Amino acid sequence: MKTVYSPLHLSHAHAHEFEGGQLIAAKDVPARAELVLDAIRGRGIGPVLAPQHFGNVPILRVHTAEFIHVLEQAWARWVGKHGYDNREAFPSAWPARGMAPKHIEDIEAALGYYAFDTATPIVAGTWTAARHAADCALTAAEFVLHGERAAFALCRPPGHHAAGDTYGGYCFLNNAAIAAQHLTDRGRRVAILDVDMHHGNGTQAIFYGRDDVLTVSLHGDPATYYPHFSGFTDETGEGAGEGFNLNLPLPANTLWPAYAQAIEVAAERIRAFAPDTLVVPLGVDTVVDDPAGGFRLEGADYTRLGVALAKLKLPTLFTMEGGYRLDTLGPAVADVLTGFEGA
Ligand code: SP5
Ligand code: ZN
Repeated sequence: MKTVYSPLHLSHAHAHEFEGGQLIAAKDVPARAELVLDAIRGRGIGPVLAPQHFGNVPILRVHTAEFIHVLEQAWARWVGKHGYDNREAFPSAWPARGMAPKHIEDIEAALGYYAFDTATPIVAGTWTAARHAADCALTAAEFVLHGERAAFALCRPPGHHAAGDTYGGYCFLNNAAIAAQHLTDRGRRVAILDVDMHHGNGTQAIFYGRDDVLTVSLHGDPATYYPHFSGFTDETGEGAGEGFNLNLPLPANTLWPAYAQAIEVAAERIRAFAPDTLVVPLGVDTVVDDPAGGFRLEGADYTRLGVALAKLKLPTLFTMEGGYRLDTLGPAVADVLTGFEGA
């Protein structure tokens, strides 16, 4: 299986996120992608290739021009306003119910308008990294379009929390959705099966009104887990998209048997949709003791997950999403991919 990776993810390097009323150590650290890369190479999963550059057109199929422009300019505007360049750009006020986001030219207003959490700071290299992550997903999509059984986009920053004009959850551009849209634009019928610990709220939002892309997500119940405001079972799609979004929330401490049952429910819905291509936003923050997680998958469960995904017998594009336990991250991702290939 080909992996697509860019070292430019390293330019998205920030020390902190804001959680529980304080700045804490960032969880989406550059080492994450390097550890996954080491495991891919160490396990001989296949060649590691640089992304091709696709420009703005395929990104604009998913995100608004204003949103992209703000992400691109955010760091310069932040430094211009605050007069320093060694800190991280966080929002500090949000347009909550009853307020009017009429003027978002000021960077403080723009960050509050487009961000939905305080865990996703922007630094000097954020846009470059996000842009190359999207290019990784698009390049992997091209491999699938050209007949590969599967491809792995080793994206960092991740993408599945980002919607058309919102960012958060360490995500800026929705790499999986951009790739899914690119595949759709080239005639593929795409189902998305999100196996990150957290609800893929951005991906759901992007395709929510559409019946041409099926979105399915397994995740911690948003009644108690991030992102808190999205991922419930009654979110089934709207308008033409009614019935084309399936959420499968699972409780704290979920183990493999219950997870496998939910995968089976997802697979049944996907088979009924009869796609010809599968996109899997792959997070391994489902592992026991993940610092952002809450499930208890471990060890051979990731091989089992790869086998279960292979049983759908579809050309498959994996995008890297979450996974923050640095001692298990690389092996868990490699296990999913080898499980898939060996099945
Ligand atoms: C791509 C991705 O996985 N983004 C995840 C962002 C989650 N951020 C909030 C995590 C909240 C964790 N709360 C502490 C749990 C203590 N076990
Ligand atoms: Zn996650």
